[in-house]
Amino acid sequence: MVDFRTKKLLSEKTIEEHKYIMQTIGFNTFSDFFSEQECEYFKERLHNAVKNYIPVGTDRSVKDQYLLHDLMVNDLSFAKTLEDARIQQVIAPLLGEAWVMYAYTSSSLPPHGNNYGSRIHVDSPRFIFNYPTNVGLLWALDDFTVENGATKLLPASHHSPNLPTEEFFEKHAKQVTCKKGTLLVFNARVWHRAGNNESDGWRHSLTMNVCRPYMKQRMDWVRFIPTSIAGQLNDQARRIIGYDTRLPSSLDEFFVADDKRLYKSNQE
Ligand SMILES: O=C(O)CCC(=O)C(=O)O
Repeated sequence: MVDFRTKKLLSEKTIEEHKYIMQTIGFNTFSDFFSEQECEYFKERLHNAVKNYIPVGTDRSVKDQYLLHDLMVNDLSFAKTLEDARIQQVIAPLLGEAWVMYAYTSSSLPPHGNNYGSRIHVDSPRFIFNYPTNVGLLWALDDFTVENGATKLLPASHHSPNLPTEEFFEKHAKQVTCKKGTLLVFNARVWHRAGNNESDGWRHSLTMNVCRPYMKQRMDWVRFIPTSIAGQLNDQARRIIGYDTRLPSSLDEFFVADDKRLYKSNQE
């Protein structure tokens, strides 16, 4: 099991630059976020999960066969990635200290194929100028190359609500080629797509979409992730899952001492 609590923190200068890059360009990368061994460790687990995936029968569950939604529901090691203090450093300046997880997914491209993320899209339906509500994180578990379908993002496009044409996107997008272990962080309103994998191998990554703490999450993660997994996580990881933003379901749960509140104060 990887222990993310021991990772060296990012410098203040790196975070200051990150804030400016996110505000202007809308996406940024951090190399060596995972070591080679960590990439191999997660890749093996992810590859097995993709192989064992059985769609539940709807069209969307077939489309999402390479974008798995329940990795940390079945495997503690994925949930442990939420303990990494560097993700707090990277996200808190954008969404506030109490941000939570909207979705935790993977994005795998099969050899000579693509996935549902290969259409031009944004990861948040709401456009509020100069106020990010959602941010995407993508951990590259393989080298991302032009050949294997590295992610393409349209710089600064979070400043416009409009879907660019295919031609405009392909002319102006930047394809983020990078080494395995790199973390890509992007404003969820940046128009982007996974590339096409023209290689003979898989291109694997883990992804997370995070949001402001007062927003609804995609899943009721507190109920979906078994307590046998959530119970082994630190406070940061539990907060990201949603343990500090639960709703009381009775007056008994509402009228409690501050330290027992299900919905903690200051969720701004
Ligand atoms: O896999 C990729 O390159 C892009 C993933 C993506 O589109 C997403 O996470 O929304």
